[in-house]
Amino acid sequence: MSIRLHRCPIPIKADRHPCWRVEKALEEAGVPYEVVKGPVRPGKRDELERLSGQRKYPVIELADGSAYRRESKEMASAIRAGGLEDTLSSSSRSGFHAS
Ligand SMILES: N[C@@H](CCC(=O)N[C@@H](CS)C(=O)NCC(=O)O)C(=O)O
Repeated sequence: MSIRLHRCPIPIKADRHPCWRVEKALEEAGVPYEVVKGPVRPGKRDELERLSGQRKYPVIELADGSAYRRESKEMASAIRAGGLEDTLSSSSRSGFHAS
């Protein structure tokens, strides 16, 4: 199974947009991924909270079912650094301290 990018449904392709920033990094790094678009309203993001412990996008669901959420700039850097599965240890994935 490829990784899943849980993101908002707003189709803005601007570098300042957090979801697009991470999606663009996945594209440019050639990482296979599936997009899961969720609700615009944070109040409707119960599934996202179950997955990641918080209600902001983007969130990456890794092949083992764990969730990776950091500030989108940090996520994009990690992706560009060379592949999520290889670069992220389970300890670096735990916790959801992005706002
Ligand atoms: N600073 C955060 C911002 C994340 C963010 O605002 N994401 C949007 C979707 S693109 C969101 O979930 N907004 C809902 C909210 O702020 O409650 C980041 O860069 O990751």
